[in-house]
Amino acid sequence: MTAYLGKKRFGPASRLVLSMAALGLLAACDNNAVQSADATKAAPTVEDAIQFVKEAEATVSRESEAAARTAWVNSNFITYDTNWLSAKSSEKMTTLGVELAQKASTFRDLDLPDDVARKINLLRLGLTLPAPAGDTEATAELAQITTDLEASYGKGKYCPEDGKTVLGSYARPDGCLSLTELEHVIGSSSDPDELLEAWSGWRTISPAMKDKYARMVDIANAGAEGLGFKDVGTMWRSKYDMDADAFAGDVDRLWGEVKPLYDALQCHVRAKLNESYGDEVVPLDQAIPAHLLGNMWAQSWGNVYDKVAPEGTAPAYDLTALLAEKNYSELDMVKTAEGFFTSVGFDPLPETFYERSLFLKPEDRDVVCHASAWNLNDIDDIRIKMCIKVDAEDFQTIHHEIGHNIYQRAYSVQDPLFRNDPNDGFHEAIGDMIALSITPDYLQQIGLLQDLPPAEADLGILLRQALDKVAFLPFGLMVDKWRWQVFSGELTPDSYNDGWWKLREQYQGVRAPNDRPADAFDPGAKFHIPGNTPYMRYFLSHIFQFQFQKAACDLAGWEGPLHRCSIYGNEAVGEKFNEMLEMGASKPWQDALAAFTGKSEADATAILAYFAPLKEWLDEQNADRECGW
Ligand code: X8Z
Ligand code: ZN
Repeated sequence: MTAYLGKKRFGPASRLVLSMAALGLLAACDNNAVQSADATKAAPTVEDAIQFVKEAEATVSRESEAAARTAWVNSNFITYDTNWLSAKSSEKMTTLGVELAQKASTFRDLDLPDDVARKINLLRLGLTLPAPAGDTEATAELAQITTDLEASYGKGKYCPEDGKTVLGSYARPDGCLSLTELEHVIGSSSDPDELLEAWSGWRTISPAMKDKYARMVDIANAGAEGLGFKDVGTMWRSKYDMDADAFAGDVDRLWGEVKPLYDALQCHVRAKLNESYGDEVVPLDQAIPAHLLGNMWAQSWGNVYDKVAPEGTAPAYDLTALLAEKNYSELDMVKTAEGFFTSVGFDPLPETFYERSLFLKPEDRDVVCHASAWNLNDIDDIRIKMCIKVDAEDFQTIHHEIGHNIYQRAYSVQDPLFRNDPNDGFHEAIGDMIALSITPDYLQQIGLLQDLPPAEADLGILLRQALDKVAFLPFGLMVDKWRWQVFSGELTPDSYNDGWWKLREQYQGVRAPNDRPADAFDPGAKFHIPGNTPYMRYFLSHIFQFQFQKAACDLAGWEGPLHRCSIYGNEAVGEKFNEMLEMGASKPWQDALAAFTGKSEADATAILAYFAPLKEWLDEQNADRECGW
């Protein structure tokens, strides 16, 4: 949801959840009336701005709660009626968001107190997808499209034609496969035919999204222009307390710093997959086919660990197996993650978290299964919504989601407009940073692991971690590179799909495993595209989480290798971390970062230090290989 709606949810949602009806100062005015009234008014004063912000905060608080609850119900029960309600609510909130953004812009040239100026700017940038001011038809259409897109992803299923499938044994009773079944195939099968069908099958859900998506881009671009931005992409890049172009330059700089590490990993993984699948399937001079990397989007590769693991060293532990051995339930996983946060001094999650969260995939209805964390009242009605599987990946994701909740609750001490992150990469980094402390020592402490692996097993553990964290980096970068090109018009509906694969190949060294059909819209098969959740946040988070972890471990006085540091039980670190969390969006992100790490720049040094021993090993492995694609 929107920035200033306190990000009711993280993961899904990006629509602004604000409602207009009760807008104190603007109430009862339609947009044109507001504009013409403004034109005849005297120039706005500082007092006007202060009053406007006060009333806007009251309105946002009031309206966003109903919108958040509507969105929650819609995501938990996707039906015709909840879609209808959700679209109405989204329309209302977009209207309000545009009104507030427009009005906020009129105060920009005043010499305002810092906090007021910051709130004015947050109001101006609050919407993810603005509609053109005063255009009620376009606003309604935009709301309908975004609701439909997210619902069609949530309901998406692959239904093979009769007799034409190698996936019959994985199908549901109705013969179809949902993302859950298809991800299971991609994550566990080594049969290229099964993998290819699961990969292509999931992408049958998205061609129908393409026209709607293109229309959505047009409407939102018109909205962004009306607010003074070149296009929606520029608006998104303007949310980082720096010039939009400088932000784009900064992410390229960060990518340049980590690229040698990624390239080394890609080269090793391709070579090992070539050993498994042969030259036909994995030629050594081309990008890796996307269906072989253990993940539906080839965004993190932990599931192919066994195929690429170091030979001749002690094996790393297998967390999925440990969870199964100890008979962990979904709820046990959540409680264990909560236990990490309380061990560093955070309050336990409220009872209502357990009463109101969704942990299990319901069999009898459509839900948005993509994991998310919500704060329904912007205070402490925090919850997660996830279709948990008992495995290592979801153990990590539970920490990720609870990290969102802990952050949301921490910054609830702020004024409503500051109940947010100062940089969306922070929100995505909190739980991930905590999960970096899931070390063998920690697992032994909580009784999941019996015997500590010997030091030589570190290499495998680091490789396993890199398959998730390092492999993710170029994917985290390219998703919004694609959207930036879409919003700028550099890509048009005709070139959406080719443009997507061009970026996939350029940054990830990953390619489509087959010729894509003419109507393919493969970006639509990734949740955040139909869900309209900006994605650069995840790239940033994969840099920040290591910066946070390095600072935390320095604070803890840790002197060993960074990958072995766990801050479990360290309340002093928790307290300092909480100070940054409590700042919310009240200060530029550079200040919040400096408050915890002492540095005010995003910096790849920590992730490179974390993986330094692995990089050395990868370089040795790759010495006689021809890397690149
Ligand atoms: O969407 C998510 C979270 C919710 S914010 C589960 N993630 C990205 C993804 O799944 O694509 C976490 C990692 C990247
Ligand atoms: Zn998240």
